[in-house]
Parts: sequence; C-alpha cells; structure tokens
Amino acid sequence: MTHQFITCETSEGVTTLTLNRPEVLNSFNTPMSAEVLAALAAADMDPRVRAVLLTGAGRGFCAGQDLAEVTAGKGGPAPDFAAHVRTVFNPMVRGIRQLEKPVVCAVNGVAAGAGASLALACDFVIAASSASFIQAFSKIGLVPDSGATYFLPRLVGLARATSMMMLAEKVTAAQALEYGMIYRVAEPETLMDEARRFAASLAAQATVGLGLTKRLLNASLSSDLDSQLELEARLQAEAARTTDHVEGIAAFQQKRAPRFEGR
Ligand code: T3D
Repeated sequence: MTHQFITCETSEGVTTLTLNRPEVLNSFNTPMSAEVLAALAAADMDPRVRAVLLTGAGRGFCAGQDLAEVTAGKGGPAPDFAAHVRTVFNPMVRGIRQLEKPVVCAVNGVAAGAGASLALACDFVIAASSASFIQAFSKIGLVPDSGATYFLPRLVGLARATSMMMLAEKVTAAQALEYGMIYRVAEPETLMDEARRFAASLAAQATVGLGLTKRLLNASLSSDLDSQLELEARLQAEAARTTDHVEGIAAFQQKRAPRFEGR
C-alpha cells in the first residue's frame, strides 16, 4: 500500500509507522489519520507482524490536529467537531488499544494535543530527553480529546491531569517519566535504535499471550474485581492453548531460552 503522509515498513516482526509531515510537526490532516488507521489494520491482520513502533519524522512527534484544516475563525460554515473527532481521532485510539500486539511509541520531539493523547494510548512510550508533552487544547479553547481524559488521570492522578489540561504547560520527558506517564527516556541520538531494539524484543515474545494481557489491561481500566478475575480465568485458558505456552514450559524444563513463534 502506498502512503502519502506516513511511512510504513516491516522488519524483524515490527511494523514501524512514521508520521511524515515534519513541516507542520506531523500534525494530523484527515488523510494522514486514514493512513495510520489502515496501517494499524494491516498490522493487525498480518501474523508476521508481532509489534508496532510509532514515531514521527523530523523534530516533532505530533502536534495534534492540523490547525490549517480547522475552519473556525475563517468564516464559512461551523465545522462539525464531534463528527471529526469521532471519525478521525477516535478510530486511531481504538485501533491502538484493540490491536492485540504491543505498540511502542518513540516520542522524538514535542507531542501536543491529540498527538500527546495518541502517545498515551500506546503500550510503551520511550521519549527522547528533548521531547515534551503538552495538553495544548485549552490554549485554543478546546477540551482534551482522543482519550486524553481517559488515560492521563489514570496514569498520573486527577490533580496532575487537571493542571496539565487546564494550564497546558509543557511536561518534559524527565517529568513524564517521574509522573508515570511514560516507560523510559532515551538520549535523542539513540532513541530510535533503542526503540527498534525494544520493539524487536517484544516481537520475539509470546505474541498471543501479550495480546491477551493487553485485553485484560484494557478491561481492568473500567472493571470490578469479580469481572476481572473471571476474565483472567477465561483468557488464561486461551493462552494455555498456544504453541508458545508449550514452548515456554519446554524451554523452562530444558533450561534454555524459549523460541516463541507468536501463536
Ligand atoms: O478538529 C477537531 O477535530 C478538534 C480536535 C482537536 C485535537 C487537537 O489536537 S487540538 C490541539 C491542536 N494542536 C495544537 O494546538 C498545538 C499547536 N502547536 C503548538 O502549540 C506549537 O507548534 C508546539 C508547542 C507544538 C511546538 O512549538 P514550536 O515553537 O516548537 O514549533 P512552531 O514554530 O510552533 O511550529 C513549527 C511549524 O509547525 C510552524 O509552521 P511554520 O511557521 O514553520 O510554517 C507551525 O505553524 C506548524 N504547526 C505546529 N503545530 C501545528 C502546526 N501547523 C498546523 N497544525 C498544528 N497543530
């Protein structure tokens, strides 16, 4: 499939998806979001793909909605923001959370607005020490979207989420790590190597088990203990039927590293 606004390549079981509009800090126009969605769907369908790496080209990760596309203040008919959020941003967030393969986000620079939301929806965020996160919405009179109000309070607590969202202050990568928003910080020069190696190591794990773990974590965000215990029991039975479980046990007994095939 050819892409105009992203690049997409697969090696070592990892699909690397790069947002590629560096001149506008990879902000989202509608076609770019459609390309991201199609690439996530392709990664989902392809059994050779066992992890996804999301990053941005140039000095920024993603500055959220492309404000040149927004017609407010330019006269003309009022845009249907609800429809836009439902059709452009929400499907990408669902695409990341429902993909039962690990998604690593390498935040190479500023992540603002829906760009920050998208990073927070990923399973692992590795940020360059020079990167930052800005809940930029309030600066333009909008509300946080693309799952920000769902993920951020759960990651950092209500007080910090409130201040980030109402004050739109820049959160550095070091602060994001300290607050529990992200997984790791890397030096800018080594970010992509580290992120690729990390994604490849995830791709070599028991993919079905990781996918079912993601389903459990998704459910746990809005579940009660009894429901969660029951879901764990059901999904454990599913994981136990995989070839990778048999291989994991064999490797343990033979005191060797497992060779997981992702099934
Ligand atoms: O429509 C709906 O569905 C509503 C949904 C909304 C979801 C959202 O994401 S709302 C939030 C939208 N994003 C923003 O408000 C962030 C806007 N950008 C910024 O505040 C700053 O650019 C940054 C803090 C992210 C980075 O600042 P800085 O100083 O490093 O870079 P810069 O000079 O501002 O930007 C560099 C270029 O990118 C610049 O273009 P130029 O002057 O070199 O030709 C700038 O205009 C462009 N750019 C940055 N962000 C956007 C953008 N162009 C279009 N849309 C952007 N979001």
